[in-house]
Amino acid sequence: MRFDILTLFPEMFSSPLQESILGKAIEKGLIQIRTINIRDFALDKHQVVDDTPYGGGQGMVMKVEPIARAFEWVKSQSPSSWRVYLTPQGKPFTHDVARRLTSKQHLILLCGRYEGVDERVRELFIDEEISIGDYVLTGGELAALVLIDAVSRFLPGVLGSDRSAEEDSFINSLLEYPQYTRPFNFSGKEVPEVLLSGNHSAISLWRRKEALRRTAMRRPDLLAKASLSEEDKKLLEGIFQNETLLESGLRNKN
Ligand code: 4HQ
Repeated sequence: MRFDILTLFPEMFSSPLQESILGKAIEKGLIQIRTINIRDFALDKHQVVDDTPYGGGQGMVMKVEPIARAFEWVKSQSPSSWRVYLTPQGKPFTHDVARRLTSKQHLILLCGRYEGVDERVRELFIDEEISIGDYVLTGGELAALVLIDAVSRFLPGVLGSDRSAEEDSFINSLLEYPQYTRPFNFSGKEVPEVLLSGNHSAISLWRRKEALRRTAMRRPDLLAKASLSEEDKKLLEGIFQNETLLESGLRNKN
């Protein structure tokens, strides 16, 4: 899968894409990522890429012509591509959106700065607007990195042969159960005995129950959407007998 990133700050992508799993995915040729500096497509002497908004108001708006030229240049090299603009006004980015985007051979990600792009950029060049969350970033670059990371996890080979992104949480709409590794006792806090028992069905049951508990306490919205078995429902009844939502320390801790 190929990602082209249109940005004013290509340097922001160098280190995050060299490390760890994404770095290896690029080395292996599973993903190809290229940054394109929008400023290179500004033809005037000072390579101006922004201007004051029509109608007044604070800040600057990214001009349409350099972005248009950048899109046309990418298109001349590879005609079929899906063009995404990262913006808080876009549709929320989720597990399902990430998986859907893996069906695209070639994604172009447009990263805005300042107050965003001239509206005609969206009308003429953008197929889909995506938001990574309800907060405001200083630019779309970090959002593009989040998208690339989450989409790449779905591609065959990226996580290694023994794991698939589908197995991870969210696919069954539950949060993950607690994990432990050595030492057994840290600062007086011990690992739950069942995890040392070697009893695999008891361990599975404990993990399912903890995943249900965690989801009920922290994300009841996810629990409402989850498909629960009869056994899950019994486990949940047990959880709610022992602690009501109000008694849960989590509410007070967070
Ligand atoms: N920005 N999800 C403003 C975001 C953002 C988000 C990107 C800041 C676009 C103009 N992008 N620029 N949240 O906050 O995607």
